[in-house]
Amino acid sequence: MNICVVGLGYIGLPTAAVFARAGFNVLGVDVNERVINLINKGKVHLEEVGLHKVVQEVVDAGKLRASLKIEEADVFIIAVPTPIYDNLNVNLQYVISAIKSIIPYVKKGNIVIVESTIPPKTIDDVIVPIFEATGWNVKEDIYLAHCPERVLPGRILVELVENTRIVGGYTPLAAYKAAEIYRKIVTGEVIETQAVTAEMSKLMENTYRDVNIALANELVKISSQLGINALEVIKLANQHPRVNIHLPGPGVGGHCLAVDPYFIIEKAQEVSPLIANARQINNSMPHFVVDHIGKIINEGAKIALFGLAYKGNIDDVRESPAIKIIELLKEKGYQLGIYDPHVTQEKVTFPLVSFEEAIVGAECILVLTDHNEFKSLDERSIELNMEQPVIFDTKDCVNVISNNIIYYNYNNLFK
Ligand code: SAJ
Repeated sequence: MNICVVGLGYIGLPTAAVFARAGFNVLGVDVNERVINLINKGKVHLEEVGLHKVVQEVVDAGKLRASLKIEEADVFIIAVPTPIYDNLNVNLQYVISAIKSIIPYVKKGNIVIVESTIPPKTIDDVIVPIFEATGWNVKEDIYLAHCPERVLPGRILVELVENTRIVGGYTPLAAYKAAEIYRKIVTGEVIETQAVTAEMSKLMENTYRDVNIALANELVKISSQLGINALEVIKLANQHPRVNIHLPGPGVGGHCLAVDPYFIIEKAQEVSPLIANARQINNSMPHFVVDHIGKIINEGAKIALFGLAYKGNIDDVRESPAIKIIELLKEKGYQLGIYDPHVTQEKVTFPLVSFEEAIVGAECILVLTDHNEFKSLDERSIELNMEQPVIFDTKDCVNVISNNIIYYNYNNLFK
């Protein structure tokens, strides 16, 4: 069976590789020629645990090919981004053009699956009309479904296989047909439902997490005012069997939690104040961090900024709170030495430096991402090279042993 995956990013490429590994003939399509060339050589353009190995295997075995051009297939999977603009509105342009680009190659009886995260009712109100405008009777001729991806970056290859999968069909038969495809690669449950229910379930998963993190971040603000150890409070409250407060941080990043809640807000603004407030709280965290920096170092001092990726042990900087924090710190006239052992220079516009270059002459190490490399830092070098040995750890990930290093996290920010 032939599968055509449109979009070879963080979701499309692993999905293509996993289907290819299961024996499908997979064509991966992307608009980026560099990406196509790399994949056809068995290489990858993004960091994800185990991905390079699988891609190399399936390309060598002739099961995965990459191309700039769509070809006929039995199954089409759309995995292109759905960004937002103006901090509220969803840009469906990539999904719409991907659908339009496959239409000339779709045949009666094909399965078309949208994996991209989309606002509620997009399948019904946007995708179906595109097909119908070109003469298709979607209910009769093709099997259209929304099957949202739910994998966690850093664990994508594991979760693609093990997670429960939700398949929302435009018709019950479409849900069944699409679910049967996923049952070939998923060991978890594959649940069939309506397209709109699948759309909303996906959005609520990420929104739940965003709102929960906002609660933790608000607790940090309250605690810093009242002189309470916020991290300890979370740890203790979570001892309760039905409480699971998430962890605070410098803000919420990534292409999912920081984006998906807006898909709901956009559709039902008057009745989603909690979701909108949570977004505002999480978006305010970079300002909170920068305000606290002002309390612990001198004006215009150098800061060693550790971690640009939106979370630990990945190279993805999309919506990373670190980017906003850099902007704010620069506006305030601080000097920056930016260090991230996972992010490569071509991903960002400002210069990245080594650990040593970042800390030399700095008055504070500001930790914004919990990369493994930050868990234990070279304390001798910190003591010797920094102007003052201070660490402000917004991710509570650095293990400090030396008594000469002043360490702040969300437990002792107020002191
Ligand atoms: N974060 C916190 N505190 C926490 C957990 C996370 O501040 O307790 C921050 C992270 O530092 C990061 C952001 O939230 O900046 C998002 O990280 P994440 O690990 O929560 O999630 P993502 O964006 O990498 O992946 C999420 C996952 N969704 C859920 O866990 C409900 C993943 O399963 C989805 O597939 C993915 O979104 C997606 O593509 O939608």
